Amino acid sequence: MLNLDASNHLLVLTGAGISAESGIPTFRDAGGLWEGNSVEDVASPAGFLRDPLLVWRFYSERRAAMEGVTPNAGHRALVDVERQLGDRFLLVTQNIDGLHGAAGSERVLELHGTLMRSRCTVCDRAPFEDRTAYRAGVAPMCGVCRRAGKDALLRPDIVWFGETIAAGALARIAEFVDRAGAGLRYLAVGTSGLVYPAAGLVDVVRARGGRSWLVNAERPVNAGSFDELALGPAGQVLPQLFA
Ligand code: BV8
Repeated sequence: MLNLDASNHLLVLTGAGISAESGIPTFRDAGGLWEGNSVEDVASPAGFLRDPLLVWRFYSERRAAMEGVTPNAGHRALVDVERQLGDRFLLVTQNIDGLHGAAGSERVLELHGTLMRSRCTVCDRAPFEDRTAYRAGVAPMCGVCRRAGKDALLRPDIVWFGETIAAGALARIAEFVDRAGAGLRYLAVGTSGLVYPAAGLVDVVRARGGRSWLVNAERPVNAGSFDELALGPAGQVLPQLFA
């Protein structure tokens, strides 16, 4: 059980596992997203430079696959906790599927960007909402650049491997952890604990003496870093954890 009182702040990290029960394949489970796609080829700047069409096909398939996908009980359990804790709650997600926002979460940091947004690789126009699943063979170009007579590829507004996380997001996490002090509680849900800096958050919490929980379908590599481990599907475990 995760009992919280007025002295506690709760920092939550979610990964692909919390969206599994909504029907979205995770990255590393059998049949996952990376199957058949080498990470280097589809989620890195070098891969995009080498073959932008392949990368756009990968992300376009994921945009199309979001049709009719809805949040599940795991997402909704986190909305309820946020409503109780207010500014003593912060949700950091590695997911780009937008399901936390769709469920009603407001205090959400999308550490790795978001699937339904694109940005230009050249001009400084702001990233913009883009739900288009681009047809194979057509890599989208920037309309602003075209009007200026230039050719510029659009890219998904996502953090790829080898790219830095938005500084503002990391600063917001650090500010929350500092404000929490010894009352900090940490919950990680549905993540294999392989990707940094997200996977390192549990170590930041431990260094401050905060207590940590992990809700996951199986024991991930960094399970030993957590004080408590609740194995099982997030959609069933989370509502019980906060009951
Ligand atoms: C960076 C793109 C500076 C969007 C992704 C140390 C410090 C800093 C960086 C590094 C470092 N060491 C290495 C690095 C480089 C790299 C990294 O971490 N590499 C790893 C592979 C070793 N990190 C970076 O490049 C980051 N950039 O720090 O910049 C820098 C740069 C270079 C060198 C040094 C410093 C950028 C990382 C962002 C990469 N972008 N995705 C997209 O396409 O989605 S990461 C990708 O993996 C997704 O975002 C995904 O969210 C993320 C993590 O995967 P998970 O969410 O954990 O999903 P997974 O399938 O792995 O696991 C699901 C889990 O759920 C499983 O355990 C399963 O059992 C469980 N589960 C399944 N069903 C359920 C369930 N649990 C509960 N209920 C269920 N029903």
